[in-house]
Amino acid sequence: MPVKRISPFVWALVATLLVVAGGVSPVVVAADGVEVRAVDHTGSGVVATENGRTYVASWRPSTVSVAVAADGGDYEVCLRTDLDDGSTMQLGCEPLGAGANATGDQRVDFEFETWPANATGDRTVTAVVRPGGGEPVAQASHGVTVLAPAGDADGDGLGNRDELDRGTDVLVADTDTDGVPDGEEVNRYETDPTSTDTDGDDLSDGVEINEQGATRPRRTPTATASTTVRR
Ligand SMILES: [Ca+2]
Ligand SMILES: [Ca+2]
Ligand SMILES: [Ca+2]
Repeated sequence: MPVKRISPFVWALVATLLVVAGGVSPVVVAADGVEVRAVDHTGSGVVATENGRTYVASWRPSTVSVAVAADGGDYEVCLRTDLDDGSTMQLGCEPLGAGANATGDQRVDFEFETWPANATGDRTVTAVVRPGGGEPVAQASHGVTVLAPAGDADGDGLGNRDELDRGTDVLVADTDTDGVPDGEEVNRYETDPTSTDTDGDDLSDGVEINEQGATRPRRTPTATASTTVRR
């Protein structure tokens, strides 16, 4: 029975696919049976998670939770973040679980009362696992956007801290979708940015402001009253 030859081109294609497949998860490095399974942000400081990205309010408490699989041994987990100038800021180190006797999945929590003020913006937070004094054996990163209190992530004219205090969406310019941005509702028209109809007259704030020349959306009498003949 003739043996079908496989062309060099096919071998090259297979090799390429293997390389590509092997590069799918470049952030996790496993050695010595140690693997970082997850790096998660939790706590009241987490204000949103969108498209796999976590948004954290720097002035609120948050916790970076690192899940590590290890088969015994003394390890420590260190956390760091990149900074805008390309340098690295160390955020702390914690021992892994119960040391040499610990096996399986363990979690190490790094708790922050507030996030460092000079480390806001789009950050890559990296957890590194080392044996005592040794070289790293595993690491993983996750992307986080840390919001500064005075910043304006959605560019709606209302600061990030003000948004959270008022219950508006820090990532959406027009929280109540009435056609008037949060900042204009609060600072210009003094309407409720979480209500489409602040004065309850069945005309939305957006209609009153945008189509009727800002006719007092806080206290226009009623929809029918708006047709009252005036003199
Ligand atoms: Ca805003
Ligand atoms: Ca907003
Ligand atoms: Ca609005």
